[in-house]
Amino acid sequence: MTYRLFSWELSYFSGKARAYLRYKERMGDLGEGFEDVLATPELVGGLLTPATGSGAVPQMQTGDGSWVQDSSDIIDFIEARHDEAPVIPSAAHAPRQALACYLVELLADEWMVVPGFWERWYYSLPDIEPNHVDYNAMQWGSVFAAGAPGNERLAAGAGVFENLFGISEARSNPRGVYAGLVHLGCTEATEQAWWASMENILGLLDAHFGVHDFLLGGLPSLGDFGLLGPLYAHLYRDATSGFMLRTQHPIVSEWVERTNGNNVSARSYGQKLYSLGAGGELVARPATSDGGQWLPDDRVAPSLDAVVAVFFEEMWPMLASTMEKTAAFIASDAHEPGGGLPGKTFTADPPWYAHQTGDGALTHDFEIGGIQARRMVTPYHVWMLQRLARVLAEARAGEAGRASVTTWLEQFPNGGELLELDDRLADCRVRKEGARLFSVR
Ligand SMILES: N[C@@H](CCC(=O)N[C@@H](CS)C(=O)NCC(=O)O)C(=O)O
Repeated sequence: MTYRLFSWELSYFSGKARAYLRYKERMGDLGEGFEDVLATPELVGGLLTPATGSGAVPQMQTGDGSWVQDSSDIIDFIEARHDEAPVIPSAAHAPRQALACYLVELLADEWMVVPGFWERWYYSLPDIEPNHVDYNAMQWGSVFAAGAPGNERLAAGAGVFENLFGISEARSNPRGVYAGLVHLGCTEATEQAWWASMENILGLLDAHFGVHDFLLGGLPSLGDFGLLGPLYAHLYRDATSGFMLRTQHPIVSEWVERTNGNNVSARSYGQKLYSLGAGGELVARPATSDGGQWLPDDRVAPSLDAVVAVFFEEMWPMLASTMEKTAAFIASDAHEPGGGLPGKTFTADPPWYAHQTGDGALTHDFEIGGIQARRMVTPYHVWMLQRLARVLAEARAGEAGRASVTTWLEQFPNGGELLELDDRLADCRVRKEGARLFSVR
């Protein structure tokens, strides 16, 4: 059975799913493997959207023709069926490591997305130097005019930027991706604070990957694949940030190549490393740190704790408010019990546009770098938190796990609040069908 991943090279969440599938394939834990298919507009319109109600990528088709939409669902689906090289430690046996994976995934997917999204489009604006608009147009053209000659692909990308995103007047009349940045609370007032948040995380990752090849030690995990969302297609590939990443953060840059799994010189988990024995014979040794294994005894390195601390300091207050705002919206006259909710990450979802913009019922205050701002409420965050709550319950099922997790979480500012996750989720539960979110009656 061969899986088919429908993806774009330029896409945040495609990078996460693709690197994960490559890892499973390389470890011999993906059955007959997977085929990476460019999600052209023809396939998105004719195949993906009719199947799942969403044109978002990545999406995966399984051997029996069924569909899995969402990078997290793709990973959960494959992990449940291929378990020889797991990427998530068992919550029962390594509860701190398991939780660390999910927390970093959520930080990477839904918080770092803001500065990741911003750098691509800011350095594409007219009059900003350095500028990568042509590079960006080329990568978009390779999706919109796939198979056409290079000059036509470049023109197609530039056309999309002007026609759909109004790039020449993006600051005064934001449309498309530029409107999305405003919906996410990334404006001229906050954009430098968002970038400072990313720079801080990059510094923490430099320190961590300076010692360990992956988040949990010598093998990748869910958290590593999550981090590839912001760090591969955006910060590593985009020209302006890519130069910065490679020149100022060579350690993180090498981790990107290693985790993406297409560059064997980056101490890849797939590369063989030999020493010469006394008799000149080849003696194998692990090619990655920590003996090529996750750290023993459920150990989370202090340098990884420092990244988890960013989750609690910066993102958690916004998530706590998201649960309250979503609960209030579900209880309001604007919503039918069991009815649909917005499901998008990058922009307001069109049917709920008025609610998710301005001072609508699905907007809220948040803080970044000491600046107060407003952004849309993203009910998809509730779905991610429900997934986390299941892991938390499993991690805390036994007495030892409960004690270990409580001590670990309580060391973070606000960390103890995660222990109340079930109560906080009680009035805002959602269910996901394909890409569509609904409240639970
Ligand atoms: N939560 C989803 C997010 C997917 C997503 O937003 N994908 C972007 C590209 S990275 C996209 O296709 N956006 C276009 C759309 O939403 O129609 C996931 O993890 O896969």
